[in-house]
This record gives sequence, C-alpha cells and structure tokens, in this order.
Amino acid sequence: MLRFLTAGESHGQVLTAILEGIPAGLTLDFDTLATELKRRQLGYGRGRRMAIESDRAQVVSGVRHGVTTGGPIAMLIPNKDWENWQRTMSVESPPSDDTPGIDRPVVTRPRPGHADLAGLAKYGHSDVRNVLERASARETAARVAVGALARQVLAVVGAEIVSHVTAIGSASIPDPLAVTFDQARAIAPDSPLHCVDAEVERAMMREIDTARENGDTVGGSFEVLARGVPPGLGSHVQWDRKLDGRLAQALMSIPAIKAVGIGRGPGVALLPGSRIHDEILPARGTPSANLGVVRPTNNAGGLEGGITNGEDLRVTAFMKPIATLMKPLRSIDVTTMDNSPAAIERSDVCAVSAAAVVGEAMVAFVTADALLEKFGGDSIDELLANWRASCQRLTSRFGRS
Ligand code: EPS
Repeated sequence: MLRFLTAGESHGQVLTAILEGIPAGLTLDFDTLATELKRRQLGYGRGRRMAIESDRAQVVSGVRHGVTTGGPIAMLIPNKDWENWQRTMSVESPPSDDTPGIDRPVVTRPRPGHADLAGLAKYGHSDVRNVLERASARETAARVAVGALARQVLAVVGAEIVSHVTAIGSASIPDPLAVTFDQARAIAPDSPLHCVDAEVERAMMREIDTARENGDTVGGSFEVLARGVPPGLGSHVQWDRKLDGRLAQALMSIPAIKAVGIGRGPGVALLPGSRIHDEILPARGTPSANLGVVRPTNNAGGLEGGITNGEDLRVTAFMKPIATLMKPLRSIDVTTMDNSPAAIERSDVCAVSAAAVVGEAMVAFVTADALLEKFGGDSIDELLANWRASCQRLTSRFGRS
C-alpha cells in the first residue's frame, strides 16, 4: 500500500511530505523531482509568491546512496517567504525579540469560497489565518514531490503521465478527447498555459487579463492522461477498489477542484449508448494492440468496471476560480458580525495550469498505488518479476503485442 501525509502552512518554515510504500531498490532521479516542482510554479496568471519561491525538495529519509530502502521517504520543501513571516507564524509564543519580520493583524473577514468561515467555526478559532495557512494551495507543492516519486515507480513498467489545460473561463479547446497523449507531451515546458492549441491559449490568456483588470479570478479545466498503464489495475468487485472512484477522490482533494470526469465525463449523459461505448475489434496483428483488440474510441477513459483496460487513462478536473478577489465580495467581520468586504490575501488570478501539474501527481500516486497492489511492492525486482509474468499471461491468452 502506498500512502502519504503532508504537513506545513503556506507561510510556515517548511512543507513536509511522508510517503510510505515505495518499493526498495528504486534508483531515484532527483532531477525529475526538481523539474516537477518547477513546473508547478509556472503558468500565466500566477501571483507574486511564485517569484519568491524556487521550490526544492530535500529528501531526508528512506533513501541511501540514491536508492530507496523501502522505508518511509520524508521530504522537506522550505518556504523562502517564511523569512518575512517568522513573527506572524511563530511556533513559540511570544516570538523572541530578535525574531525578524512583522506581527500581522488577525484576519477576521472570511473569503466566500475559501475554507475560512467553515474552518473557523469547526476549529473554534478567532483568527482566520489559523485556517487559511493550511487550506492554501501551497500544500500542493508537497503533493507534487510525492507524485514525482510515484511517477518513477510507474516508469519501471513503462507508464507515463502528462496533462493539458482544456479550458480557462469561456476559452476552451473544442474536443479534449481528440488530443493525443503525444500532442499533450509535446507541449513546450515553458508554454504559458500548457494548452495544445496556440490560438485557444491566447484566448485563455485574454480571459486571465480581463479577470485581473476587473479585480476578479477565473477557473477552468485540465485533463490528465496516462499511457502504458497495465490492464487490470483496480477492481469491479468492491466499491472502494474501483480505480475511477479512487482517481476522482484524489483529484477532488486538490484545492478548488469541484468536479471530475473520466473519459468523456459529463458528456456521457448526453449521447446514446451506441455512441458512447468503445467498440472492441480484433487487432489482427496491429502493433499497438492491447489485450489483442483495438478500440476505435476511448470515451471510457481507459477504465471499464473500475478496472484499467490498457487504453490511455483520461481524467478531467474542473477548477473553480480562486477565492481571493482583489475586488472583494461581501462578507462579514467575525468579531462584530457586521457587513464587511472579504479579506484580501496575496493570491493568483488563475492557477489552472499549476493545478494540472498537481493533477498529474495525484493520478501518479493513485495509479502507482494500484500497480503495487496488483504486482506486489516490497522491492522493484519483485514488482518487475510479477509484472513481466502478467504480461506473458496476457500475451498467451490474448496475443497482446
Ligand atoms: C500558492 C501559494 C500561495 C498562493 C496560492 C498558491 O501563496 P501566498 O498566499 O503567499 O500568495 O499564491 O494559494 C491560493 C491560491 C490559495 O487560495 O491559498 C502555491 O504555492 O501554489
């Protein structure tokens, strides 16, 4: 079983992730870890915080001489901005006289759409900061570090994950399912919004500009694709083993994600069965054949009955606009319960392209978990031996090439 926890506040000293269940014997690529964290920081519409941070994960356990031991892997991502927040975020009370930074006033005006009001009520706080610091999407940097290691497990069996942004506000690509894995993978790493269509991307940037000019924010959607995922991950036999359910939960847990679609997603409700279900044709020697068959369409997004069917996994997540508005919405002051505009915290106008990188990380984590569940995961050698045996069984049964 693969599992992880994160800890850390947006302006605290450090973000922490503990990942347990990575098999022993995996030679880690630390450059990939750095690259993934960098990718999450990019994107048109991000705020000033990203100019301050240059996220790096320090691996402090579970690895010796570059190779995993099978023990829990702890990673630390320092928050550079903490230097400016040491007094406000001090763990000890009161902060010592020589602690640098300023003492910021308490936050009392909850932002509609953020965790502020519900969190304040639930935990009995009087300062919204006690909620917002942990609810901040800054936490997703730790998830991307986790995902970067999960990807390396998937790479052992040749599985890869990419993403592309499908909509920002009203600017969208017409048919996301028509975008191939290779097209999504070919997007330049420094592209402004990680969209496959340059013209649509310009329209997306205009949506962000308009929102910024209006003191507003804008949401959107992104699709995550996984190629080379072995057939047979997840199971139809019990509700909590269905991989589509597990993926949806993982993506929904990303801040601001309000809906998840598998394959054609909500579009399946609009078309008859004859146009939704992906027909099964004999492969007759087609080199790309999977399970000895060809599927002319992939509306199912690589999952049938909650089990991977060997086609590309395709999952879309829909993100609401960020809750911090420079032209704030109506709210209250929780000290007086009188009308008051919501608080303004430094924030992003749009973070959909960053969320796509987080989405890849969550898909990598869930898929790697399901992979280890099926093939066993104490060591990479064990995983590989079981996976190869499974490939052989499938080849002799279905002629998989
Ligand atoms: C984020 C860091 C945060 C925000 C953003 C994402 O930094 P700060 O609060 O210092 O500007 O930019 O968080 C939110 C959008 C949010 O709603 O909390 C990051 O590292 O991604």
